[in-house]
Amino acid sequence: TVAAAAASSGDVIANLFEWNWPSVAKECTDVLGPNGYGGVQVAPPQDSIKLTGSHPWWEVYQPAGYQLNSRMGNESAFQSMVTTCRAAGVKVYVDAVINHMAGSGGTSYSGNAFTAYNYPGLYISNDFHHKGVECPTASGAIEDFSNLQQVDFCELSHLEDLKTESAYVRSAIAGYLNKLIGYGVSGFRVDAAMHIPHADLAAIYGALHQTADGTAPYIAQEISGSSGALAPAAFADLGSVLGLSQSAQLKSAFLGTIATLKNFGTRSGDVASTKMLSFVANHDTERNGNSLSYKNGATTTLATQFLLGYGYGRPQVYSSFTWAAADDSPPAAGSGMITATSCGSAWTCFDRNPGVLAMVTFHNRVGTTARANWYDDGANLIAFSRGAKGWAAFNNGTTAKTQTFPTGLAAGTYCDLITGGTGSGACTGTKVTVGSGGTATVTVPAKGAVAVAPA
Ligand code: LAG
Repeated sequence: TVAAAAASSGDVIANLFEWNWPSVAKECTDVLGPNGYGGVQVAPPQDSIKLTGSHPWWEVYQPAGYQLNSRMGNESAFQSMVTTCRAAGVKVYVDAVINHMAGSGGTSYSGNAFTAYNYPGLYISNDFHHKGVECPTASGAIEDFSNLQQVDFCELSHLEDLKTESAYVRSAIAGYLNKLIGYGVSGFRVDAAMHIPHADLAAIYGALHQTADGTAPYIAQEISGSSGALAPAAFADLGSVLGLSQSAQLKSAFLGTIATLKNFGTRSGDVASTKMLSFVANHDTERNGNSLSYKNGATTTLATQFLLGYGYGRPQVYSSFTWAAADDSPPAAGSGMITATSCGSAWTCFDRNPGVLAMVTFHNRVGTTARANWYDDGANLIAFSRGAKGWAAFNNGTTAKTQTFPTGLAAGTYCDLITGGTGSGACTGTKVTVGSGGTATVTVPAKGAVAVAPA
């Protein structure tokens, strides 16, 4: 049996995309647990295709079986990572690739050979959808992403599409996920969930065990459509959904004017906060241009701080490797095995950024307290309180701004968390002095934030 996770202070998830298992474990112990993160999302741990020559990051999205040998490490390294993270108070969420298998035959990281639609001991041709049978397109690929039949039964990027209406396929997938739950995994990011019929997702989730936390697994579904049966809202009855359109909104606001974020989380199509896994970027959006990325530097840090402060969705902090070309591998040995994370030029380590850590603390202190006291200057200076529990201001402009804001806080002196929080009896950084009327005159640095939330 898996031990209960150590008490954790919050719900923020670090998305350590393609960090290897020993590096994830070390980050849980050294950074995530001590700084109040509640979870870590890891890259797909199942066996995958191993190409010859280069090893693009997307090999992991071509499953070759459900053995836990991957570019990030073997089964015992995975298990030990989960145990270590849980001991640090950090729950583990796995990226589950269950819509499809690989796009061609080949060999895997486990050393298994497989051919098209044939994975020895796991799946045979009849376990997949095929063109001319369930899929109506001539190519066998999805050609119209607004056509439900194609989205459900044709191939996403020519990846062999599992017949999830079959009882056998459902039980094979559930068996894989239940094995992970048995190792202490707390939930899943469901890759390409939009491409699995709603009823099939419901059946698979219904077969999952309780987690070691004593709850149903947390489910965050990747739904890239926007309307009707393919909208995120159409899957929210089954679990949470990824904030893809919200990350696009953050990009346009932070590259334009952030005063537009007054409606963040309240637009039509925005699901309830409790159903939203929100983020500034993920491994797809940072490459396809739909979101900000580490290449936006301080703007991306500020957007991450905003997301942690605002209170829409369960915030995720994306932290991965740097790249020049979109297909680039993370730092790896010639064998494709990913090497240890070393923060600096090859790995972004946003999860460790001190300004981000300060806002994880803010997020945990204000909890679910409602926003109030919205301020904006119509351009790039905004502020809000979280009831009377905290107040934060964000300046996305290129010069410092001094302004008198309503804070919602009781009169007194508060220490800005971002410039250092509380020292012994005094602030080590910026002081925010709230007068009897609840207002404070504060200078917010260029491309920076000020945030206070007394413990
Ligand atoms: C996802 N969500 O729905 C992942 O977030 C996304 O990263 C995955 O695509 C996709 N779905 C399938 O899981 C990634 C790359 C693709 C890559 C695919 C499989 O963005 O470029 O496709 O993983 O490795 C690659 C080639 C394609 C080829 C395919 C099959 O780029 O040209 O058709 O492999 O051979």
